[in-house]
Amino acid sequence: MNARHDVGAVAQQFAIAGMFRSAEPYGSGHINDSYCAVFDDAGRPVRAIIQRVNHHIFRNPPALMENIERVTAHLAAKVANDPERERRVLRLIPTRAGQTWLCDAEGNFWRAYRFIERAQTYDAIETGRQAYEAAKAFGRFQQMLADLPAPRLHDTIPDFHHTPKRFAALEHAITADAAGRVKGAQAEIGFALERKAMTGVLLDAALPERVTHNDTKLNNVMLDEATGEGICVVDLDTVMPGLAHYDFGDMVRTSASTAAEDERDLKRMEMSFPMFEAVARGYLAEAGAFLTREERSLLAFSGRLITFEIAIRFLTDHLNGDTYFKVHREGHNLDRARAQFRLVETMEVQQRAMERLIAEWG
Ligand code: ADP
Ligand code: GN1
Ligand code: MG
Repeated sequence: MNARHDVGAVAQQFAIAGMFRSAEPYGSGHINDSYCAVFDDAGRPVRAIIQRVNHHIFRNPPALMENIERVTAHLAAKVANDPERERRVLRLIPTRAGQTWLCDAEGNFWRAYRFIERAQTYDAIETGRQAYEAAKAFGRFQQMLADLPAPRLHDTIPDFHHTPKRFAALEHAITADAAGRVKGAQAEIGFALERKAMTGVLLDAALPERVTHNDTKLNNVMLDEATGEGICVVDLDTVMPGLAHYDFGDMVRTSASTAAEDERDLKRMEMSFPMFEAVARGYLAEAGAFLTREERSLLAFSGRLITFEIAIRFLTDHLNGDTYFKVHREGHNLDRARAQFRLVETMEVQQRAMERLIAEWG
């Protein structure tokens, strides 16, 4: 049982068969609280994912849940004839009162998903096949949502990938120096400030708005344990209108890098060109069908931009005193920022080659 939340009491309010047995923290997300709950249904274990939505960050959880209901229903209809349909799309478990979420006495928002069995997520990439499959699954996700009927989805976090605004937030954090950490982060601040010019490139390009995932890090896609196929995209809180590049960029950041997001040994962190190729191949196998020429031409750049964007968000949070991302050690956000800046540097020298590769494919 969790010290802060009675997850068992919450879990039992969802329509899950059997007797509640346990709930343990699950996964390595930085924002929400995720748990794996186990029920005993006449001797058969039944698992479910129970999540508390961070309502300080997602300010309108009912609107967020409405997005997720619409998106999962749309995806479910697309895979309705697939024998593996139960594992290809996240499925919300309703509460016993028939709602898709519940609000507890303390004002926390909770939801439950059916557990996708026989699949796994990874925090760092191990093989090119994984990079290909992960990117392909996210590409298919965008493709299947291309015809989501109106109305426009809610912006669950406004300006989530507005890099110039993220940069302005960094500048503000430097000026405020709320946690007295500016002095100890001079090298990182300098690295960031030198790169301000690139922050507006995607927004200035007048690219088409699409339905995008917006948080396509590797551990948000489940790979089938037996076949290695990207079977299900998870973590749908940020699914909203966006640019295809937000997704592609974050795939490159997490699936084409040689070390974990918070790697401290910077010599181990770089963008691997073969992994980039695998990501681009996997993504374009699905998204190639709908991307415009203009969109294609900025894909390689988006890897560098989105990596830079997340890096400055980590740095900003470090300077603010770790108020946004969960941290597990002192200086954790600074470590994350450093690793991501290192990745940006290695992308800079490979930029032309990345662009050439994508251009060669048409
Ligand atoms: P967070 O906001 O905590 O990152 P996620 O939705 O990404 O939340 O879930 C955390 C982890 O839990 C994922 O990386 C994945 O390993 C696992 N997970 C999420 N949803 C499911 C599911 N429906 N079935 C099985 N595992 C899941
Ligand atoms: C957060 O929730 P999680 O851990 O999947 C963050 C992403 C960052 C990511 C960096 C809502 O994702 O934007 O890219 O950390 N999510 C939110 O690991 O801010
Ligand atoms: Mg996640």
